[in-house]
Amino acid sequence: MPVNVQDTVDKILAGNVRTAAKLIRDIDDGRASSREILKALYPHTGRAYIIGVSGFPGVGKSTLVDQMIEAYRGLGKSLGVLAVDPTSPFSGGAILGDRVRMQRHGTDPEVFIRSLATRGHFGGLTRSTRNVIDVLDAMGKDIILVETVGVGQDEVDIVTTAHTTIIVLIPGMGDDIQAIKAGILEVADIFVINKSDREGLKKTVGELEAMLSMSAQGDAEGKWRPPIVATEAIRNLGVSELLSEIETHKAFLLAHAKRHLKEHLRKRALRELIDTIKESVVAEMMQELENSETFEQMIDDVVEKRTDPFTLCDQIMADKMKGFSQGGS
Ligand SMILES: Nc1nc2c(ncn2[C@@H]2O[C@H](COP(=O)(O)OP(=O)(O)OP(=O)(O)O)[C@@H](O)[C@H]2O)c(=O)[nH]1
Ligand SMILES: [Mg+2]
Repeated sequence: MPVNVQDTVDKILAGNVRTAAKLIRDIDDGRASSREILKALYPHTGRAYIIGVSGFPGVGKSTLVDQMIEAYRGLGKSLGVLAVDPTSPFSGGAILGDRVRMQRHGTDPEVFIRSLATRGHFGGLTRSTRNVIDVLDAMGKDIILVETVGVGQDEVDIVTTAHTTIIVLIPGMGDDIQAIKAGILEVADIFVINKSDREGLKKTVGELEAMLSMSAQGDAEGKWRPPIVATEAIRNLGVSELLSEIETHKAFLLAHAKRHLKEHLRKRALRELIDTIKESVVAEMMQELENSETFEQMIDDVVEKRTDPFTLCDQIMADKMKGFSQGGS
C-alpha cells in the first residue's frame, strides 16, 4: 500500500476528524483517490450500528436526530451523523438547517456531523452515502445516524444500508400515508409520528396501524412488525421510547441473525457491488468516449437528427462488447 494511503487509513482508524472530513469531500467529489483508501478501510467496517431516519421535508427529522444524539451521548456512545439531501444538488437550505439544529453537538469530539448533497460524479449519491457511512464506521463510531429527506426510491436505496430504518410522519398525513405505502411500508422498521402535539395523532396512528395489519396478513411468523412511536422532538418527548424500540429491533435482528442479518448484509453487499460496477462502467466508458475523435461528431449527429441517442447507445455498446469478446477492453 502506498505510504500516503496507509497514512490516511491509519488516521481514519484513529478517528482523526480532519482526515475524515477531507476523505468525505473526496468521496463526494467522486475522486478516484478515495477508492484506494476505501478499499483499505473496508475490512475495518461493520462494527457500527446504523440507523436511518427518513421522511418528508420538515417533519422534524433533524430535531429528532439532535435529541437522539443527546440521548445516545448520555449512554456514552460515540456518533457519526450524516445528513443526505437527494433533492438538492447544492448544499443549501435543508442541510444548513440540519447543521444548525444539531449545533449544540458541534464541539463534542465524540460526535462527528457531516452532510452530503451533491450527486457525485455519475449520480452516485447512494454509493457515496454508503462510502461515507463506511468511513464513519471505520473511525470507530458506535452509532451512525443517517438523515435523508424524502420517501422516494433514492431514500429507500439509502436506508437499505441501515440496520434500523425509521420513517418519520406527522399527524394529519392521511393522504400522504396512502401515497408512500408502496415503497416505505416494507423498509420501515419503526414509524415515528412526530409533532404529536398537533391535532390528528390518534387518526394517523389508526390509519397507519390499519395499513400495517393489512400488509402483515399472510406473513410468515417471526417477521418484525414495525412499532409506532409518538414523539414531540422539540420538547424531547418520546425519544427514550424510540431508543428502546431501536434496542428491541436490534435484539430482534441479532436473535434472527442467521436469517435477517445475513439477508440484510447480502442485500447490502449486492447493491453496493452493482452501484460500484455501474459507476465504474459509466466513468470508464465516458472517459473513453470523450477521448475518442468521433465523440463530437456523435453529439452533432444526434443534434442534427442523423441518428438518435438510442441507436448511438446500441452502437457504442456493440463496439464495447466486441472489445470484450476479443479479450480487449
Ligand atoms: N410543533 C412541533 N414542531 C416541531 C417538532 N419537531 C420539530 N418541529 C419543528 O419543525 C420544523 C422542522 O424541523 P426539522 O427538524 O428541521 O425538520 P426536518 O424533517 O429535518 O426538515 P428537512 O431536513 O428540511 O426535511 C422546525 O421548525 C422544528 O422546530 C415537534 O415535535 N412539534
Ligand atoms: Mg433536516
